[in-house]
Amino acid sequence: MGSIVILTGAGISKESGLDTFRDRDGIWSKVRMEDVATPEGFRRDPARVHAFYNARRRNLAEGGVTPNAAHAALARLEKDWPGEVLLITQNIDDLHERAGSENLIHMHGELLKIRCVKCARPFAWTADLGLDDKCPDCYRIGSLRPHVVWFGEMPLDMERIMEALMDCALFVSIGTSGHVYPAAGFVQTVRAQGRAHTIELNLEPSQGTSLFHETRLGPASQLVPTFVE
Ligand code: BJW
Repeated sequence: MGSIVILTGAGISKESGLDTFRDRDGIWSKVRMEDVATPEGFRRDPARVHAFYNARRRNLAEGGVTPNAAHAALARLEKDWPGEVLLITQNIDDLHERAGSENLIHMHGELLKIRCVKCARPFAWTADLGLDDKCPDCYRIGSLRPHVVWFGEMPLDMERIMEALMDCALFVSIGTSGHVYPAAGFVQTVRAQGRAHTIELNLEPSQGTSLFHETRLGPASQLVPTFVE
């Protein structure tokens, strides 16, 4: 049985109450990505970056945010499909794991983890993060940063991702605008291997729509369960 690779973006969590980035009311309409999602922005003003991620961490943990029908359907697919289902998410929320997905890569990191810039190992972290916090491993003060991938940084687990894309029989992209690379180029990698079918499920056409064999438009909470059944 061929393997399935699924790429998800902010659109899948929209109906759980989390903002997307590039929609009209999205995160980048409220803050400048250069300020909060680049290493330079963090060096310039770490307190501002901590405040941005602390607010999102608090909202995720305490804002009544729960997985929606799309997250649940993907977890069901992983359990029921006889072959491998690899879920690659660009999202830093934990809604896929809360829905029950296990074979999951967070290519842009995880909001509920932090890491030390010196010793690099990620830790679970649910409280607010500040400039005076100490690394639990090396005890340096002020060396902790969110465990997220900013512009100009290498996304995580790329080797495993590329192998899975080269090998899959079906590639499904859900709720992503196709603006951010390397994720936006995954469909081209899959098309180049020549054997897999490619499907996009999104609210509206994305940057990469013409590259997919098939596109279905609508909200993820409706499209994804229908697709999985
Ligand atoms: C719904 C819905 C509903 C709404 N149902 N759908 C020039 C050319 C090519 C590349 C570059 C370039 N200049 C610079 C680059 C590289 C750069 C990049 O891509 N820049 C572009 C902006 C041009 N990329 C990087 O720097 C990356 N690293 C890198 O490239 O390393 C080098 C490398 C070399 C070789 C191999 C591999 C790597 C790192 C990118 C890091 C991105 N980080 C962020 C923020 C951190 C996490 C966080 O704070 O949350 O990640 S940016 C932000 O965008 C976030 C997201 O994961 C990412 C993608 O956004 P997403 O998920 O697509 O959200 P939206 O809002 O854009 O779209 C939502 C979609 O959902 C829309 O289409 C809606 O219609 C839809 N939707 N409601 C279904 N209910």
